[in-house]
Amino acid sequence: MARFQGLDFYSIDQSLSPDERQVRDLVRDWVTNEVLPGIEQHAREGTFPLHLIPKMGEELGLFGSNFNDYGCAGLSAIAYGLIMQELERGDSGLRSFASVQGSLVMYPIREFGSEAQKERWLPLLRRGAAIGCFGLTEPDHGSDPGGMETRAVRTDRGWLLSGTKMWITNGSIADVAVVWARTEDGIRGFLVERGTPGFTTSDVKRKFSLRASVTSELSFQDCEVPADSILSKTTGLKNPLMCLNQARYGIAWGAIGAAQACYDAALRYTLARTQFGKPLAAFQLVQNKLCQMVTEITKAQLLALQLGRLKDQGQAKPALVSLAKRNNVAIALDIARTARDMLGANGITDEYPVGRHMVNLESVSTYEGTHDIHALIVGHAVTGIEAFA
Ligand code: TGC
Ligand code: FAD
Repeated sequence: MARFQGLDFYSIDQSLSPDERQVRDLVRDWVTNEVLPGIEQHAREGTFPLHLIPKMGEELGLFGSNFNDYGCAGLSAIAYGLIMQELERGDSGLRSFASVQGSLVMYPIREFGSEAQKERWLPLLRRGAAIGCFGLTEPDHGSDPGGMETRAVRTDRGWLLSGTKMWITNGSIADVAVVWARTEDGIRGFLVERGTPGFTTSDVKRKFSLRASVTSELSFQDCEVPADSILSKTTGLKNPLMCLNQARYGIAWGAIGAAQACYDAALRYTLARTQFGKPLAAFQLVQNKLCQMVTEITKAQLLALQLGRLKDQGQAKPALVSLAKRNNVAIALDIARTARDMLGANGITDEYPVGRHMVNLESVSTYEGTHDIHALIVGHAVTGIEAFA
């Protein structure tokens, strides 16, 4: 396949370092050559492309690539973001996998874990030799994780977990689950290994979105984990929310990849398709749609770039991440819907990637804080008034 060029209307490439461009191009070509040829089939069958995991981990070093220890590459926040962008140009499910593995599993182990936990898990997770998942959401507590009902009670040997986590990416394929539970001291994280008695999983079936991704329920019924499974040295909702900042940052970049894939498909299609004796792209209304897409992708790129610069300086405050996640996913979803329209009837088939991105982005808009929850987080930051409850 020809190399994907990407949209760079504002010469943003000039602001990237040679290393950042190199990483971006490496992942871009890998996605073009090894992901795109098979991804529709996986989406059709509702399976995650498991064979890509060692390649993403061992070969390309994409998991936890922004960490600088335990064998990780120590890339800049921008390079990490560009990786997420390219993965999501392939499929949101692929970026989701990498987000969960790096930001929601490696990050909390690295941030809150003991040295023994770090040494055991981080090298395995980095290589993709172990898979992780992150259980925060519950059937009755999504936007409001502070209401969680999963409990952990001390025993002589460790902790007894009981409760249910829902909508958990990678749940049934994970070797280790980062599980957040209420204890008598407050909310704490635990590492629960696959096969622990009392820990079972079942997959969510009949999804129309993120079909090339595993989404599961985790159930804990009198599940006893050893004392050294405890993750968080401190207690509180703040700890899982710190993990979400990392993953939301990646999504702000990833959504640009999905948007670019849809824009690219719409541009090619409208240049090639003739109606009323000329290419669709020659009509003013069509050009207006293309202009709108280019405008919104360019604004999203600039937002992500500045957020990345701030992140590298340790200044990417949660509300800034929220604004970028909210905006970039919303524009990507809008672009996907518009592209679907521009492809006419062909837009409803999986001959083109647009419909798959469009339905994927419905999930991306909901997970990691819904569009409206992020409005409330930004609203809180600018007014000082909490409007969550
Ligand atoms: P609130 O009282 O505001 O905060 C509790 C404590 O946390 C602090 N805090 C944060 N700290 C770090 N980062 C953030 N983003 C933080 N937001 C708040 C806060 O300062 C406070 O600290 P302290 O020291 O005073 O205790 O908490 P709240 O219960 O009122 O809730 C606030 C709210 C609604 C913003 C929050 O709960 C929220 O973000 N809800 C959305 C839930 C969500 O995003 N879930 C995501 C689940 S994981 C997922 O979807 C993975 S998808 C993976 C994939 O496939 O890519
Ligand atoms: P609700 O919280 O019930 O929200 C429903 C609607 O009400 C939304 O429109 C919301 O914006 C609105 N709403 C809620 N509260 C307010 C308010 N205060 N004011 C105004 N409007 C409000 N979770 C994990 O822990 N780990 C994972 O790996 C994971 N992966 C996921 C994968 C997929 C494919 C999906 C779809 C979800 C995943 N989630 C995961 C769960 C995800 O984080 C939640 O779905 C999300 O936080 C929203 O929660 P909810 O679905 O319960 O919706």
